[in-house]
Amino acid sequence: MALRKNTLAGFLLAGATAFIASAVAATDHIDGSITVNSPTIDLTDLYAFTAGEHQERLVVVLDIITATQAWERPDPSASFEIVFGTLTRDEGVSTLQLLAQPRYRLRCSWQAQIASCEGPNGTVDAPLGVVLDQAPLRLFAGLRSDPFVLNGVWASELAMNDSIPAPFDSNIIHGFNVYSLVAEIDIAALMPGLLGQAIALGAEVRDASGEQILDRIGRPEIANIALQSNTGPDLRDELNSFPALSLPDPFRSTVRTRVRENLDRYDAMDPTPYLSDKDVLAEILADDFLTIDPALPCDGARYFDLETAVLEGRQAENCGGRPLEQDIIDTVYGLLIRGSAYDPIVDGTATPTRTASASFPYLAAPNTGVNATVLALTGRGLSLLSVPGPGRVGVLIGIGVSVVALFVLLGIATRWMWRGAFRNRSARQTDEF
Ligand SMILES: [Ca+2]
Ligand SMILES: [Ca+2]
Ligand SMILES: [Ca+2]
Repeated sequence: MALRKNTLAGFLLAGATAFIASAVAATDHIDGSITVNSPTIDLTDLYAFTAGEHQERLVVVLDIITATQAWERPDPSASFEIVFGTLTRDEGVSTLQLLAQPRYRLRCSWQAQIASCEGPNGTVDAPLGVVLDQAPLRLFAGLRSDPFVLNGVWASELAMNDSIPAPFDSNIIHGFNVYSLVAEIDIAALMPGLLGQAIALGAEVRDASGEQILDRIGRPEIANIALQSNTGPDLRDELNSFPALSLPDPFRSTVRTRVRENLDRYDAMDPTPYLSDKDVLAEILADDFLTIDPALPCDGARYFDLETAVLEGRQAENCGGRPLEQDIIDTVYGLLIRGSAYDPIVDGTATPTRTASASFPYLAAPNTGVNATVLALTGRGLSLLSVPGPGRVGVLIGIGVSVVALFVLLGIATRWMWRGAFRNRSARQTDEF
């Protein structure tokens, strides 16, 4: 299928297809009815990398709100929390044990003009859109261009047909903005318990009471792709109700079983031999957190470096994490379909709306103008279509009313033109007499 990149028609087709599939697959964007109906608590992406080759400086990016509208802020009553844990080293054996122990927390709330973040050294207030540089924590909170890239039509076709579509260039995220929380941390000074450790990272959103978890995030595409099913129940809202870094049984067992079933399903899409033990891979993915080992070289590091070493029974050579510029969808499908994050499946699109910067806060400035507003409104409408409920009904009623209004206007215009033509003809006939 040939689609012109970034056209509204392509965007609408992507949304319509995604609607039919009842799954818009995008990292952690709009992952279930709760985040669709409360978009201001929707975590969309989590990234982790080191600041250049500064192994002592860990950067974590938490993005919030799919297709942010100009008037929105992350929910001011909610607490947006990044959780830092350590992974167990399995001495005597060459690999890590991928069991996370929570150690630190960066707990942020968003107000009209500031984001207030409480870490191990106390609370700092970051004015929105301004870099706050207070060693040992450099912090940015504000609107940015969404760095994520997704060929939504391609992903929906794959999900519906259980086969790999031919690649083509179409980025459904084009023009979207997100709110970003970017934290650059001096590990030794702020979180010394992480020094020399392999680190596990996740994030969660808690309501005003602090008791209820509204969304969580760890590895990319666990909710929307690894757990996606055309026949089984939607597990995403329940997944999003648990704290970051671990899942309690029996739900963890449910997640592992769904992932394991899906690995067979994805494997069947490609005839090449599977490159991992599916039982071990399902076990790893059931614990949904990012991993990074800043003591290892980060030049050339990619998502799933540490996990790949575990799967291959060897020492990790790169630090892992999730770099901003990695085309993560291709990696995720390579991991699920071929059993290797190093053997990507190409969907045909790899270029974000704006290129990330090499310097803090790394994410590009937000998109502005009428085009960005229209894309954001359209994106939000499509997200409401992606799950059943009053939002979908409202959008469908809106579309129906718009279509009826269009036909009424066309009818009025047609009658007006016919009347005009009739009057002209009568006038001509009168003149002839
Ligand atoms: Ca989410
Ligand atoms: Ca989530
Ligand atoms: Ca891609």
